Amino acid sequence: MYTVIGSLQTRALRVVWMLEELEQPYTLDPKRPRHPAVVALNPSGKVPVLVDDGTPIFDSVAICQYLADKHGRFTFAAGTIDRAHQDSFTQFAVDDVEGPLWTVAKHTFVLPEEYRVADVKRACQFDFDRAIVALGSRLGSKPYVMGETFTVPDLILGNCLAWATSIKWRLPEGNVSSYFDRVRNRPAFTRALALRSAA
Ligand SMILES: N[C@@H](CCC(=O)N[C@@H](CS)C(=O)NCC(=O)O)C(=O)O
Repeated sequence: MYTVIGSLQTRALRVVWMLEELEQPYTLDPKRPRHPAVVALNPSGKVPVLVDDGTPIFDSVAICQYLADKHGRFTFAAGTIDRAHQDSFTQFAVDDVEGPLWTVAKHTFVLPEEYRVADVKRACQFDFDRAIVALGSRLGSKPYVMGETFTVPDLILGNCLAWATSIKWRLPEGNVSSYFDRVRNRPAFTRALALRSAA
């Protein structure tokens, strides 16, 4: 049995999405970041944390990839060229797509007010837009980044694109928008969002 620690307003949502994809049972413990119980598991105080049989694992991408590997779904095997390409997409999702979003969040509500720089948001949006052009080009006409198979980077990208639209960043018409529709309409994501709405 897994326990997911972290409110569904955070990146805990993507861990729940993965568990829903895998149809694995779990319990939710919607603690806020930096709660003493979180710090006891993850010294940075960040969520999500997944507790698997008493062992904490943190960092949402590591958690999602661990779950995919463990259950043998939504991933190519380690040590293959396909896995190298898949991991490249995951890294791209984290650096190029999530990076600007997280920087905006930090300068909106995470950092102490005296450290927030309002103008950084414009630069982040520019950076994000460039990443989306690159995504469109890497995606081409494939349904998912690795082709026919939904894999970990699709989940991370889908979560980031939903995050972007929630702060009113627009996606261009075309293959990235249809990709986003395809990913966000997966039943497992719909279930994860319903849990967030009910929380
Ligand atoms: N790389 C980590 C980042 C985790 C993270 O920064 N989580 C946010 C919530 S989405 C958090 O706990 N922030 C608290 C803080 O930075 O003080 C992951 O993907 O899990």
